[in-house]
Amino acid sequence: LALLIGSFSYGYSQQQYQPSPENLKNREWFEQSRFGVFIHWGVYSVLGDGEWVMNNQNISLDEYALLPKFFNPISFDAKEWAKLFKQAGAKYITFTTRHHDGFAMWNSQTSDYNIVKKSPFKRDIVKELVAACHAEGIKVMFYYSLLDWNRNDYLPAGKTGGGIAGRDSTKGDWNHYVQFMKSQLTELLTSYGQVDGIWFDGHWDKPKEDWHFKEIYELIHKLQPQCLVGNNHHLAPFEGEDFQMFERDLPGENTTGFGTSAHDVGKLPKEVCGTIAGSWGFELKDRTRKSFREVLTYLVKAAGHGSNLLLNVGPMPNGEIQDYQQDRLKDLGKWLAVYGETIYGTEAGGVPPTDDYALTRKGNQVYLHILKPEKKELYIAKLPYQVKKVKTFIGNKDIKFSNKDNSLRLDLPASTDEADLVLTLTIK
Ligand code: JFZ
Repeated sequence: LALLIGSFSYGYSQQQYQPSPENLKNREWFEQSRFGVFIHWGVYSVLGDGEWVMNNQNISLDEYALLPKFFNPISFDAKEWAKLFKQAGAKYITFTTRHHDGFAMWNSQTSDYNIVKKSPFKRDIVKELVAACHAEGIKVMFYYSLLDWNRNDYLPAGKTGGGIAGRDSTKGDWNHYVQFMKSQLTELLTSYGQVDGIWFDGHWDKPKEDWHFKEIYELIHKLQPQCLVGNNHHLAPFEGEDFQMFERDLPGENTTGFGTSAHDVGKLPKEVCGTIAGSWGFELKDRTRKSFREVLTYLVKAAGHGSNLLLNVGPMPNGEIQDYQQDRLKDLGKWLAVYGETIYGTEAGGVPPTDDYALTRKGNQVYLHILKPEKKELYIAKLPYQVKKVKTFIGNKDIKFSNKDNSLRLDLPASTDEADLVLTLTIK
């Protein structure tokens, strides 16, 4: 069936992408993981004004070239980060190996514009992070920006200081740039052991055809067949992609207004991504600090949609992750240590989440997450199954319910101290 749907949505191309057995297996792993940590960290972090600072502050190429000299994260300890992510209950991380500024956070042989050549730190951050995460059993994906504000072969070429529109559209060498990306991706996929995903971003800067996605995706799958390809284009998945992303959104909700993902929720494994702070990269004046309840609700709703949550931290230029961001991760970890069974390895629970509840499912067990603990009763219409029994997940206490015409009505126990009340439904 999936193949049939695939051929309709992708059109009848001659060589249809056939995911390898390793790839299909890794998709299964991905779907069961449900929670990963996103990391936006680069030389832009030094300025404390987000990862778009070069564009937003109209910084010229020459000016921006000074930034790597200040990037000396003396407190960076990959092992500590990996321990934190493990403690958070994350199953994978996605790290910005290179954001739109084009600066490589690894020892790139393809371009000198990298951490080892240009910063006083001189250490291969990607290498350290991958090794530390793998030692903790955490898989690693690489965020890779397609768009590049720095290179002269990019077309329109190099950033001249007048915003993106100010780039010189008469210069550039597009084929050379595509070749460059392929070389960098080859490095990333051959120098750091197993890479479980490439997370592309920046697609909007060029027409879809210009990116040579087919070629690039084939290269990735050839080098590491299990590597999952995703692309933050906010459209229905392109041929060759292995999972679908919903940036700052939930599948089907399209609250950002980007792209058409509201209407194009496909069959591939899903991932939503969002921040703990207000921005992705470190922003000194960022006063948005999402509460534990907010991030937990995001995780639970994502799972209720059958999707992973990739929750972002924006480490500081010294290599530390701010305390409040660490706290959110640790609190999620504490919660997952108790309720993990209701999240990991589950599928969507049959009815999409609302602001009041989210449902996840494992076989004939359905987990009902009450998102408003002050509620006294709950009504859910049109469940695609019969409910036989309702119990509290903690304490296993019976809950009174009625189940007529596949509509469930139940009395909720008085609110508890738990951040989230979970009931277990046994279904038929
Ligand atoms: C992108 C980046 O620009 C941003 O810095 C961050 O890395 C985030 C995770 O991804 O943001 C986007 C991506 C796509 C669109 C808009 C913002 N889009 O499709 O309009």
